[in-house]
Amino acid sequence: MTNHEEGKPNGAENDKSELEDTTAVEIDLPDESKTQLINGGAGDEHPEKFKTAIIDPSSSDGEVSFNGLGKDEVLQYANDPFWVRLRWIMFILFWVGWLAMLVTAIAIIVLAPRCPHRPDLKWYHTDNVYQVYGKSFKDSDNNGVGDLEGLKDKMDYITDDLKTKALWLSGIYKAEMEKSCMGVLDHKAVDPAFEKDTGKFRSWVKKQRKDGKKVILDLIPNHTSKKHQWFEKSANKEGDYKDFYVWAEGSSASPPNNWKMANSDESAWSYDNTRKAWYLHQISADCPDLNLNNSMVVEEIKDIMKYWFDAGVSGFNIRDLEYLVSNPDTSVADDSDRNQTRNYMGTLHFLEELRKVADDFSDKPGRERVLYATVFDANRAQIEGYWGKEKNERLHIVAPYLKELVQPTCDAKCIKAMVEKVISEEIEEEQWLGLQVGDADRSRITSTLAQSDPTNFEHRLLITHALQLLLPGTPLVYYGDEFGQRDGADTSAARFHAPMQWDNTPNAGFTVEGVQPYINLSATYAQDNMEAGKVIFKDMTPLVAYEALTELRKQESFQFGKTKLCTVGDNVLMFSRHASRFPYFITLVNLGDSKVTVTSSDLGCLETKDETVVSFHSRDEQVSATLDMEDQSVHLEPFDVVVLKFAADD
Ligand SMILES: [Ca+2]
Repeated sequence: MTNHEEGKPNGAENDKSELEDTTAVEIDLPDESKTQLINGGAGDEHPEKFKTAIIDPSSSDGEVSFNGLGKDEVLQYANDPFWVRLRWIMFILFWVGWLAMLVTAIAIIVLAPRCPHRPDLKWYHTDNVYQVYGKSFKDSDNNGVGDLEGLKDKMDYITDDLKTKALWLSGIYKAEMEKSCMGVLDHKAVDPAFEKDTGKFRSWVKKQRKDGKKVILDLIPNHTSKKHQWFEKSANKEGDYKDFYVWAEGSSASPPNNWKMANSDESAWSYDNTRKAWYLHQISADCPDLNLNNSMVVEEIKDIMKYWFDAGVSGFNIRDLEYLVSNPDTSVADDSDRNQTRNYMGTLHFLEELRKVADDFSDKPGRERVLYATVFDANRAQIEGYWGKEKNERLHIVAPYLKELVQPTCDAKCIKAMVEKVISEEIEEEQWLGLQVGDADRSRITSTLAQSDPTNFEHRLLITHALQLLLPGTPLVYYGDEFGQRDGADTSAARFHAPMQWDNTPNAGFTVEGVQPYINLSATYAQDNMEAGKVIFKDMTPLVAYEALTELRKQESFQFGKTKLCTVGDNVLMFSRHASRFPYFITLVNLGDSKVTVTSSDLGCLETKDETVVSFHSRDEQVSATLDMEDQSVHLEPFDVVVLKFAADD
């Protein structure tokens, strides 16, 4: 303003029109105003020049803007020591500032607390899978056979008591009653004794899936019942069905080759009088093997999967995995090493086809469909083949059957060797184990243990739970094993899936008094039942331990931690589960019937710290107590299981 008004008397009057917007004024500004700055205030005494400024009257504050320096003037000042110094100072300040920011950024990245690594685990990695034999769980209409309504009534036990959302439902297809080979008559229909209306069952499955629960079914691609309509058509050489089964033409006098059944030395061939040819049956003569080298049969199996995936089924347990595809060339006479029929390479390609179907239905996170199977007789390379990798993915979970866990003669070193046989760093990184001990096809865990060690079988059952729930992999648990149900009183294989024993009332709460259960209960059901398993007198029961260990298994280190094992003497097995930067655990198991003291030097074979907290104790002692291992030891009574917790590393 002042400049504007001051400049007015000297204004160029002939430029009035231009002055409407801007006014050119001569300002009494000595050039040395700059020189003063340069010389630190020691400017020239005599102002000689005036500078021209353009003043914008529309600007509210009327601020004056200056014209820039000419080239000569710039050069003049460029070498002035003041500006040279200032330039250097600014230059150095810029780079010092830039470097400081870089160092700070690196320091933040290096020093800031990082989130520990968590692998991308799916529901079938984190949950236990609970296997129920559908017709043996609960009878709702008092006809002695378990049914869908009964299962619905008892779902709370699975989800709330056992904290399990994954239900593996077996023995529910329309099949020939109680054939050991699960002789399916229709893979897309449920057994009317379980539920008359297949549509109603499908709706129930869909509802479970909506509620976040998972229903898994068996897939039995190896064979069907001999009474399946496919076999009848195939025996009559009807159209496409002609090659649905594995046939070998030839004289009825002797089978085409020496191929034997899976679990016996009997011939795997029987002569069919309709077709006048031999059919292959690796599991039972009642159940002819499907020809899985025939792409039309493979399409039928895939269609069955799609039918159940559409209904909301979350996965399949694939039965008889090792026997699925056999050599299509039945003229190969000798199978004494079982290489033509067991773990035959064609099975791998078949599994890839099934995997693609499962992947196509795995649309959203948390809703993936799983394929798994138990293997009984395969070497390490064959087991790895069943997982497959990269572009040849096959099963999500492979469960090598852990028979050692029900052998009381298997000491600490024996169990260590068993575990080290099935796990490896590669398996822990890329593959996933299933941990299965009991199932529908063999004597129950408790029956086997009670037979070989009548005094300590309950303690041994608890040890089996600890190993099944705390070693790496998904526990596949057979109904009733959690509290120690034993085989039913029948002599047939049906005794392995006798009715669930809920309590000590007549018929064990499975069905009402006076009704004959379709399979006889175990003679010991008054002691071995779910209700009894909840009661603690002195020691922790296997059922209470099962529930506590299931809770413990939710810890990151048990979910995806690395596993290391060592032993003390013959009887103490110790293993650590350690996920980097999470609290980690050491489980101590005394497999012998004498007391053992474990010191910090015994624990030295695993990674330990002086201070530890007791997370689990099979006699429920000292739980949550802090131990200083420097001057304390862990005392193990016979068959004790103790889990110690250690703080996470920084
Ligand atoms: Ca019923």
